[in-house]
Amino acid sequence: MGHSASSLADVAYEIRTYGDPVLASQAVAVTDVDAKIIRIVDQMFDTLYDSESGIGLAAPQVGIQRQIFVWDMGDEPRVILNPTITESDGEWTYDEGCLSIPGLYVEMVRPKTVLMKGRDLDGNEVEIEADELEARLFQHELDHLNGILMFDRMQPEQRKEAVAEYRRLAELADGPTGPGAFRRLRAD
Ligand code: QAP
Ligand code: CO
Repeated sequence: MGHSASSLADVAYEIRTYGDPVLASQAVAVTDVDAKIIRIVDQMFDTLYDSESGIGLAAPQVGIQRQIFVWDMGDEPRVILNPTITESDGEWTYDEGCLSIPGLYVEMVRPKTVLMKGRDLDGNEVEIEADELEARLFQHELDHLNGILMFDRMQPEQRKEAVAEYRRLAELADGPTGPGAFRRLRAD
């Protein structure tokens, strides 16, 4: 059997959820924007648009340890490589969610405005100043590239409650012997 047309089409990745060790790993910088990177980015967009209401997705969330994230706040698809936040200011509270912790939203305080630097797919340096929701997205996705999840930004008490709440949600979604059972055993 030869290659079918569908084997060349982009296919959405599976989104890794809390407990998967890749979510706690440090992503590696992209040094060369080759065909493989372009394909990863395309498939990350497919995954983002297939998700229910996702607006941002980082490579580790689809099992790829590279410093890449994509986002779309309704105007256009955007991607950044090797991002860093060089300035931040103020405080802003938002009920934060994550595609890797489905169903859980937790009020988190973070800086309100940020300056993010990185590279685009042409290798050019980009600099984006953002505030409120977009600034929150940048901070959240950059955390993913450093192996940091929302739980890691919580105080021990809040973290305990949030993890317990997520386990309840995962159990409701999967049942005690569903696919979440594996995650529950591995999490923590
Ligand atoms: C990160 O988050 C973010 O629980 C992107 O059931 C966080 O796209 C950006 C989602 C805070 C801005 C502010 C979460 C979808 C999507 C869920 C997302 C869910 C379905 C989260
Ligand atoms: Co997330």
